[in-house]
Amino acid sequence: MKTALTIAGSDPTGGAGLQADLKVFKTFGVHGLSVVSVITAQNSERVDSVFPVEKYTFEKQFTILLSDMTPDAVKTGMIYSTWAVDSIADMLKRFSLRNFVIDPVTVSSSGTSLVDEGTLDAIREKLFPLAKVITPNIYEASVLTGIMIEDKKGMEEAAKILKTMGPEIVVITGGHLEGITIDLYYDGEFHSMEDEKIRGEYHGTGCVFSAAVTALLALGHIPLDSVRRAREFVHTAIKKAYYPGRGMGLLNI
Ligand code: PXL
Repeated sequence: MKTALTIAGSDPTGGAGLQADLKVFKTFGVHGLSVVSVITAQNSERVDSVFPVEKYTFEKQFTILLSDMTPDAVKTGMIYSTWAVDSIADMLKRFSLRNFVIDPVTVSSSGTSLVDEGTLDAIREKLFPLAKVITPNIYEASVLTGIMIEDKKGMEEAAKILKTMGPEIVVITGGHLEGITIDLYYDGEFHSMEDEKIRGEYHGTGCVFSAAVTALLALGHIPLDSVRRAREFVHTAIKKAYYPGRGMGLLNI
């Protein structure tokens, strides 16, 4: 059985964060490992509060787990604190972890900031050089590069800049062009992946996508295949979304 590790925040709704990641791993037949970075209090309408775990608690989860198991792939989701970025960079190097996927989470779908000041800069400087794949959405790619992305050309420009920051592969998700959703894959060459746009507001799409990429890498798929399959997986899950609360839809994974 292959294993994948998620380093992420807890989302009580189960729609995003580490709960969603673990469900995705299970769906792909990969055993899920998890290190909790943050506990959030939220429902399908809003994120109420964010409680980062203490440094000692955070790091102890890694050292004990990784002294015993070596995951076949690793992903980060919500990290929140700048010091946690340093800890993750240390652990990745210390335990020679590979197939590292970064979902550079910035805000929730409901608009709450999910990072402390400076954390995104730290992720860019210390984690991007260690990454196999980064999966920013358009908004995150804009913040990370300082480019206002308005069309496919803007996505391409941002992808090139993001690649110079160190990751092997950049995937910018969620471009919009007249009813079409574009995800742009860049590894030195562009692969544009397009689909009809599905209406509605959904919680956790970024988490589910990056978790699927991570699971597929753990299974030994090449990155381009992993991304294509992960997109299909998310697309199907959105089409079958359900509404257990009063707010956003949750993906059916
Ligand atoms: O979708 C980004 C995200 C990641 N991780 C946690 C979250 C959210 C969005 O709300 O709550 C824990």
